[in-house]
Amino acid sequence: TSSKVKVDLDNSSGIAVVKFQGPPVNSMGMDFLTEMAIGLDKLELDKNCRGIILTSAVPKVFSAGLDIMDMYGKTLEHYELFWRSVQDLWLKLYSSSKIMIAAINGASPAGGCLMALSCDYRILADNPRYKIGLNEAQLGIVAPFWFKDSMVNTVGYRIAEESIQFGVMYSPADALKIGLVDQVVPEDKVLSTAKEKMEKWFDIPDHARQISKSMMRKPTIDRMLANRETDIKNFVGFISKDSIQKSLEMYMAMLKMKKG
Ligand code: CO8
Repeated sequence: TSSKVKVDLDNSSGIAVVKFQGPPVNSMGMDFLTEMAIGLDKLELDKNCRGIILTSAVPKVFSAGLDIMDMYGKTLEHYELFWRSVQDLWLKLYSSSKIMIAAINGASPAGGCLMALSCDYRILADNPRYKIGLNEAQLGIVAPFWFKDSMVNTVGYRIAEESIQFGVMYSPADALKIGLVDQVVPEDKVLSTAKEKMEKWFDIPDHARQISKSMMRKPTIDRMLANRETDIKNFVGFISKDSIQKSLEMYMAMLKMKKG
């Protein structure tokens, strides 16, 4: 069994690099979600780790988001388990006490964008093909409220409102302009910039930073926890509808057609 995620903790710097390595597109299927959950739990408990960088080992793609195959033609039990795992990953990322930096070195739609939004700082490679955004509406599906909350918390209400309805995928220049990413740098500088930036965050006493982070994020996390079971029911009901299954089928056919 090949691993979809590689975790490298440098004990001398305190920086852990979490690399997605699930070709072709680092889609977030059950294996990915499980490995991420285990990796993040370990890092959370590790006193030697102060900061985490998320990045991709797959050329041109950060993550294609949730694995569409986990949302298509499966049982209701599968959808429930899958959705709980997606929620779980977001909760771990969004509430991490560590400094989280996204080193986005490729395309980052939907769930890929969500992982980036869950970080404290985002650096995107300067390549117009590397688009980022919550494009769910374009697939005929709806970004759940906690995806929306993560977006609102990053770019503000008005931009999120437009962004989510259209399912906009932003170029690096546009993503920078609306604050969806904090920095755009040449592709070969993404990881080194993330490490330099991390050192700046390390200057702040951890306890003060952690409490400040938690103060900012707690209402969003509490809202998710309070609505978790309803959100699962909604997802399972929605995704198992014939019309939605049909939309996903057409979207996948479109992905395959535009190939090459
Ligand atoms: N899941 C499963 N398979 C995928 C996915 C995915 N998300 N994305 C791509 N693939 C497959 C393609 O179908 C293709 O398969 P094959 O080789 O069999 O034809 C293979 O991966 C390679 O894809 P491409 O040829 O398209 O690769 P490129 O390098 O040209 O492009 C991209 C990479 C830009 C990432 C492109 O693949 C893409 O845009 N993918 C679609 C991404 C997307 O729309 N993801 C949305 C997933 S939904 C989500 O994350 C949140 C859902 C919230 C649910 C709410 C419901 C209530």
